[in-house]
Amino acid sequence: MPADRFYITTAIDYPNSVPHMGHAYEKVVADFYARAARLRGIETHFLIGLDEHGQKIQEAADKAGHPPQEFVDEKAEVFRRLYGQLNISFDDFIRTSEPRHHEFARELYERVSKRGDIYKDHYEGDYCISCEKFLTATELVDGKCPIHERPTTVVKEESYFFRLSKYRDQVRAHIESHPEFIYPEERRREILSRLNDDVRDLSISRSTFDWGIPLPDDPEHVLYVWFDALANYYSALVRPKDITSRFWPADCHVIGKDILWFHTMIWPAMLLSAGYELPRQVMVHGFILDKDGRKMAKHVGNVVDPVEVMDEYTVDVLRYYFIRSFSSGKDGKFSVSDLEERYNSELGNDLGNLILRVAKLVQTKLGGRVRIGGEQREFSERLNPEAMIEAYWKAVDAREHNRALEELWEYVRATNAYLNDRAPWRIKDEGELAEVLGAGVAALRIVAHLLSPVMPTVAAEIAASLGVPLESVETMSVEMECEVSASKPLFPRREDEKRVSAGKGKAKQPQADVDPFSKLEIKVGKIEAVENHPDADQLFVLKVDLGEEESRTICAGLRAHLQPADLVDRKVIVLANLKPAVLRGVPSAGMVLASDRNDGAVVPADPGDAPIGETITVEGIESNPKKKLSKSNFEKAPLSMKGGVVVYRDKPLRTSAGEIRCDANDGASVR
Ligand code: ME8
Repeated sequence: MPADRFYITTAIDYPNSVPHMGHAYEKVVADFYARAARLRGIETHFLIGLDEHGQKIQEAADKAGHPPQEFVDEKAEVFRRLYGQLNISFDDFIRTSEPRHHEFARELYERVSKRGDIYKDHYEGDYCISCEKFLTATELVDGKCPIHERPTTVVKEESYFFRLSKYRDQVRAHIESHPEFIYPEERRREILSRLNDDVRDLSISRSTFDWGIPLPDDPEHVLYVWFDALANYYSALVRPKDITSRFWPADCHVIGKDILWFHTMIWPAMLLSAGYELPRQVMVHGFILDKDGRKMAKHVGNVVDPVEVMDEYTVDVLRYYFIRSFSSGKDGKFSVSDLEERYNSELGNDLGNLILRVAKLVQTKLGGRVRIGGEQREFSERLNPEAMIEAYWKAVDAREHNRALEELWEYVRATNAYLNDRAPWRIKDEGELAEVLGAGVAALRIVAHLLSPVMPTVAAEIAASLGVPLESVETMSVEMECEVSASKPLFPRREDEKRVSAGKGKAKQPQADVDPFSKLEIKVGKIEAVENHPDADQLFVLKVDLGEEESRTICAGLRAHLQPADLVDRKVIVLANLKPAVLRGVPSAGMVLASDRNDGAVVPADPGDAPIGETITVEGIESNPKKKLSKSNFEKAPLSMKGGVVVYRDKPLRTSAGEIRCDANDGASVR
């Protein structure tokens, strides 16, 4: 069971350059846990900030021609702006150049010194300025830092040392007896194995530059940037107001895997020496990689700008992608086409359409009002969320946020399946209709609640449009009447394939000569026979004549909406070059295109009197169909409804007999 308070931190970023996707990812992950804790009523303190001292910053400031303080002040604004745009709900933002931090870092140094854990010596070693650390001979690859792929500098100077070696056994014993201390297990094993080797004392002062915190007992030296930076987690609780007794020890330090040693050996040793309790957990995330599997980093030139992605898809969509798509603790490739696919299928189709469907039906069939809570038999029998809610929180407690979202999505899909099964658009009895739509609204209330740590704005929009409270599900059983208001699509179909691209910093324009529609082959067909799919109760198995030698077998998800008699002998349009697939054991070669009607029904598009086998065209686009079209290529040429006509980018789809029509809703997608 979670405690009644939660203190969570992230790494504090180096503001030597602009923030990147890795920074954004880490803050969103931590924000998810902070918001999730608040949602459970746990008093939460969430700290982020900047690591502003050290040689790397001094060099960047020199290069920019600004004094370091001015340089970091300017950069701090850029980082703060990004974290504002990302909707990071931090309670405090610490900057290590602030006087409050200097004061505490000096106090910490003095405590450690009083303990007899600091001594003066000489040091000589290979230093990576980008990592701000000495590298051992075994860490170097071809004489270079393996992370930054740049040569190290030989540093030889007098320095103060921290007796890190003294704490090796104590830290190892702590890690062994607290399996939850390092997440994931793989990282825990990595550290335990490293702790079998000797641990060298740590040089914690520098005298060759002065951008840092002067040592209280020898101001010619400044504190080593890592000793200074790690102190932030505690110093932010000491000043301006001492809240250490409420929030220390930290519950969760969220960091990337490259700074594991600092957080699981050096920081615990510093705390043990100073006589402070150890944090409860270090949660280690993986790296965001580019499409070729390289770490996204400025010096590689492969960064995708998070701001561009937010501009294109909204902040909540980026947050969703981070939390859903990257397995907790693991590296993951950032791919705009993967994001686009999740946008269309998970957000647009699974969630967006569900909300729209329920809201429209409540409006058209029940005058916009529906009761939830109290006695909801179908809801508790067929959409009971208890097991899902339990699994969601279990995944959160296990730091497996992507799994929490998977649980939630299974429930979204189950709600869709329930509605397809109950087909409220066919129900005439008002009591029964209220029961079914009430179940849908009650389910979506839970969905919005559990979605709010990931997509706070979208969750609030769902709650507002369904007239349900977002915060507490304890009141789930309390009966209430919901006023459902007009709902606009939360994830509208994206009209073109304007893309954010890696490394270029500019959205790629669609090439005029390869319009995505040209790759489609849409043909007029006639349905010859209709059977129920033997193993999927949403699907019909159709035999469709496309004017080819043999009729095609095509599975179509129309069973909840139409009777076989509505379809036999009917002319339809078929995406004929869709890559064949096997759907629950039945091969399917093509897709019958259909769209959504106002009342929730799905209706096939109608080619009128066009001859069987004719190819559908759009004026000005030359047809150049692919042999086997992927679903995602089809989604790049979104078709939609306009004034009863199927259009692509506002232009009608047509045959020799005229425009393709469909009895569907304006703006609805055709798929
Ligand atoms: O390390 N993918 O700062 P930093 C995921 N100031 N995470 C990434 C990443 C990527 N491609 N690149 C970086 C520092 N990160 C120190 C921390 S804490 C007391 C001091 C993560 O700006 C990285 O792992 O280099 C780290 O957790 C955070 O971004 C800040 O990195």
